[in-house]
Amino acid sequence: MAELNGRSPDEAEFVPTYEIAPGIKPGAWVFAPKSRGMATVNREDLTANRLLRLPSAPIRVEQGDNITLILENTHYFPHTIHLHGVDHAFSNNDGVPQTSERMTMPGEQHVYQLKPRHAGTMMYHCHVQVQAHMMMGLQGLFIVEENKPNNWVQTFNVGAGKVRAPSKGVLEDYVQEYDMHYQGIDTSLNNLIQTSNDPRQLAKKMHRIYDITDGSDDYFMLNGRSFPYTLRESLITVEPNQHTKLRLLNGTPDVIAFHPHGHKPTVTAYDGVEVNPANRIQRDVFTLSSAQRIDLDLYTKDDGLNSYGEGVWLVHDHAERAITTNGINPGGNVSQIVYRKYLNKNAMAKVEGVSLMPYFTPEYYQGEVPSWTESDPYGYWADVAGRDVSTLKDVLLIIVLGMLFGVVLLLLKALYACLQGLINKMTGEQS
Ligand SMILES: [Cu+2]
Repeated sequence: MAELNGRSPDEAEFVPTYEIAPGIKPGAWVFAPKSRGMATVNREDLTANRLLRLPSAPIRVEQGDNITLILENTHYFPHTIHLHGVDHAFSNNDGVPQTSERMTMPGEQHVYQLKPRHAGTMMYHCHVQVQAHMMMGLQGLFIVEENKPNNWVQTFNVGAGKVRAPSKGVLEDYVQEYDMHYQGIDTSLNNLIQTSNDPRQLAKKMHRIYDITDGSDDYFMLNGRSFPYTLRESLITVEPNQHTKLRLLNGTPDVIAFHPHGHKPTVTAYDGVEVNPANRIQRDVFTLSSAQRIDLDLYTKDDGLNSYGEGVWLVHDHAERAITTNGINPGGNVSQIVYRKYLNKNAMAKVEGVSLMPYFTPEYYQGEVPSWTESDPYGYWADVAGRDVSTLKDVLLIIVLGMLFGVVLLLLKALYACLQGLINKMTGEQS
């Protein structure tokens, strides 16, 4: 287990640092494959070691294998692993402290043993204080591949996304395979770990003071990053007339509405259970509730239904909050389906719209770049878009205007009194 962007008594900065988008470093916890070396690149560069990142790595096993999963708790809180949807025995294996096992305390380990009889796209997550620990990032894909002869599965897919070595079962029907893990971050929970390094204070803040029913997500990620970093790491690259297998997991507390532009994929499994071929639905928005998984067949046949043809097609959650980063769009879990002839030498898409460069700056997500970026070279709309009304200048302006208004009122009052006196005097002289 590892902490990202947390508080350390030894460092002024959060450590190890991990950016989900330019300049954005929320606190998070992950299940990480055991490795050697330091958590940071070196003593000076506090960037997280490449194996320590969001999401918790997708785990792949084969149906019918005897699997031993050892949780080593190197963290400061108790945790467990719940193997959600995976065939496993109850006793000492379900990860629920209230029913099946003791929590794994800091410094302890727990051995999970299973032999899944059923293949499918499942998940794993911590079942201690789930409302907080799952949202901190202790969740990942757990994929049970079909049992096939001479099959070697890729045990960890660090960073998720493209599976480098798909299983034999997948390759029978597909050319390639992608893991797609959607997550959200509520900074009022996640950034608590940046306020203290005392586990007693953090336990109180996270499990007693923080209330998820008052919370809402600020950041939305696909495979551990938000736009524009998704464009570097989570592109789905395709060729015409190919079948690509997508495995989606919704790890957010809300419904997501997966929407690929230019394509209508077919659902082949829900929650690791195959859909009867006659009932396979083809659509352009797939809803996934929390913890739900779907397997999709993305078929790039240019027939106006499966695909509208080659290009750079956006892929995003159509629940609009999820295409923002702290309310700023474009952001969130936006990615792309890119046909290979549209890839440039940096393995990013050749786009025909506005330049993507402004989105790669921290200033964009601090609201300092106008919404229209370089489409407004003369800055016609720049001032309004870029100005924050709460700046000192605006506050002073409001105070000065208020004082001037007061002076005008006083003058009007004096004028009225003067006129009244004059009228009284004139009527007094007449009588
Ligand atoms: Cu936990």
